Amino acid sequence: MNMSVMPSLDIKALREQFPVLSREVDGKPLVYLDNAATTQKPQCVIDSLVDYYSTCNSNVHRGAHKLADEATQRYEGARDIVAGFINAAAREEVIWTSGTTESINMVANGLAQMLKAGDEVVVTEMEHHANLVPWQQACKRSGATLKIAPIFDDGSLDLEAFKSLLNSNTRLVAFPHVSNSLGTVNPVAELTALAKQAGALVLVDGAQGVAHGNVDVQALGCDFYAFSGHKIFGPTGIGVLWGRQELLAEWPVWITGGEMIATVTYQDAIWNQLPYRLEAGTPHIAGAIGLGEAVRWFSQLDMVAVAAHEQALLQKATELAASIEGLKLIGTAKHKVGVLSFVMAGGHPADIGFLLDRQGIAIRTGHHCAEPLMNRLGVPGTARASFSIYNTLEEVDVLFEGLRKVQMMLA
Ligand code: 7TS
Repeated sequence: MNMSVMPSLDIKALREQFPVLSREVDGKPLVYLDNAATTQKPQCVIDSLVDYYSTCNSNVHRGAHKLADEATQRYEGARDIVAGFINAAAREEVIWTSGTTESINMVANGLAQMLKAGDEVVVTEMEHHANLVPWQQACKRSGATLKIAPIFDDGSLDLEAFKSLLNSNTRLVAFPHVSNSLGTVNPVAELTALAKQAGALVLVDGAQGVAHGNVDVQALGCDFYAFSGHKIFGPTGIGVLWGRQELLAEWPVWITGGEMIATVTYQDAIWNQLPYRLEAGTPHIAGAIGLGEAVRWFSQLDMVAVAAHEQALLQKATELAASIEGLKLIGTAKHKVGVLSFVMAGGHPADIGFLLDRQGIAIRTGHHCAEPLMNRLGVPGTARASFSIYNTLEEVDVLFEGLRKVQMMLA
């Protein structure tokens, strides 16, 4: 590639594909900066849901009729799309779940059955509750010990401290690909390699990782990668647990019932093959189809341009943040995605959120489901603007004009 030519996205054309972005909020154009909570959906994803329900709604894997065949094809086709997108070694490695939270719980629940006193699980100080509480519970149930790898004040992981926590008792290491509250991008391959040297399994919480570029699970080297459809332009209620086939094939089943069995007697049952052994009950068929469409749509974009655009948004926002007196950024790691968390003198984050909302600007405020992290950083919570590919540099200006107004209102 000729590096002097900056890759670009046609943001205007991109925005036109997202119907909600053209709405107003109390007479003001919507400025949607809450993408770390959930991303908006392009028309093609919305259409894929409507089309499924309008033309072939049926239960899957019960191919007695045409509709069931069509539904199954679309549903399993979506699994192929996702498997290709994350470079899974096999489609059987893609397990549909309701989202990141359920994916992590599935692994933690299985692990709890294997852990014993003396075993250790390592997570980091920057976890979302979804990648902390399930491990706490697994350790409590089994008598294992949970260890917390510290971060530096800028929100990056202390690598030396992380290393020092790993030993022959470490059974599993879990960390986020990207922190939802700080935007920190973790060196996943490096952390994974260190954990592997200690003989531990590795789970990556990819909730905030998937929508920022290419994820290649084989290159990352981890054992499990969990993510949610709704953070990558897909529907809510659907997500993925990717895991290495040999692990998933033996992983303790968690939810039992229909679909996940091969044969059943009144006394016992034999489990089905992957991926079905970990997918009990009627799945979220429309959700999987919608997620497949979202991934197909997203993968068509130039990922270099996607990353460059996000960095441009982050850079501009970071520069403008320095011009606001009393504003302190929370999370200034070198490697970040487009997440701008901050506190402002004289304004509680909830008030900032409320007053920005009056101007049509949607951000999130609070502890971002990372209460221990907020305590570690000594803040009650933050105001968080999080950017996506459809946000514009003009919207960053609007955010900061809005913040100046907020400051005047609070003065
Ligand atoms: N892990 C991380 C890093 C997250 O950001 C989230 C959701 C989850 C796990 C849980 O995902 P779920 O889809 O199962 O709920 N994060 C956020 C957020 O930052 N604001 O709202 C939800």
